[in-house]
Amino acid sequence: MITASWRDIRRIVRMADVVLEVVDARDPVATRSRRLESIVGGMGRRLLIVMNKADMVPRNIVERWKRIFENSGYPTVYVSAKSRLGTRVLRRAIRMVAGNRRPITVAVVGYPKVGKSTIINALKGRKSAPTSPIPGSPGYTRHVQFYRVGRDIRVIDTPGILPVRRGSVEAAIRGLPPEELRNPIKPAIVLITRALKHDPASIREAYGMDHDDPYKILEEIAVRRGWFYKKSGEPNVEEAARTIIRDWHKGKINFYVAPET
Ligand SMILES: Nc1nc2c(ncn2[C@@H]2O[C@H](COP(=O)(O)OP(=O)(O)O)[C@@H](O)[C@H]2O)c(=O)[nH]1
Ligand SMILES: [Mg+2]
Repeated sequence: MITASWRDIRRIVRMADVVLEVVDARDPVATRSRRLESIVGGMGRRLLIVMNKADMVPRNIVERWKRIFENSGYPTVYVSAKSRLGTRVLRRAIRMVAGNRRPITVAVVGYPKVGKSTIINALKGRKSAPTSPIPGSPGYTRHVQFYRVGRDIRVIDTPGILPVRRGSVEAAIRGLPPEELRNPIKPAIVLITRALKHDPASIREAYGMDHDDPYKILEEIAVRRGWFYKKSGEPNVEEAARTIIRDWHKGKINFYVAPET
């Protein structure tokens, strides 16, 4: 996976009229980027928040998030790109936020694993064909192509992958590939703690165990799967930690964060 730099992100935003900020409906606040939002505003582009994976969250909860974002000035839609639900609403919202400008160029930006590629594919459907590549743009955007995804909408085929601060606890939750994490235990424990806080059943259902100590959970996963460190014979909690993080991205651990009021 190639992560973009902020410079690459600016380049992608500059090519667009409308920027889709893709967030994970299970935790939209942790997966939004204020920095992206201010770049888009600063460059005079339009922002549309797209809460993806809405299939994993009750309807009333995504509706509440939508209202919260819209009350703070951000047009917002929710979709389930994987099941291609919400693409009509998404196209309509894109036209709405674009105002009178036609054709509309759309960029898709967000943290890793929020579903940017799935959204681009859902928009493309079966009919779309690539249009002109943009010649001569350097680096990350060198092979950028536009895809027509409607009469008057074209999407930039290269998603903007927001850079995650390496080593930060948020990194794993925001989707840095687990194998790239130097210390997966800390973020896994944060993730388990969040799961236990928001829906203790999510851990029980995924792993069939009932501890309330995150470290114990890692140990037991390792023991059950027969993962031990060769030298010490202790349970390999690092492997268990990577598994937990991967399972969150894939949706095997199923909890969501509800708005506070
Ligand atoms: N449940 C669910 N999973 C999704 C949805 N969209 C994407 N995913 C899953 O999320 C993971 C990351 O998707 P991907 O499009 O590769 O994310 P990207 O890294 O942002 O391009 C994959 O396992 C997808 O199958 C969705 O609407 N619902
Ligand atoms: Mg992708």
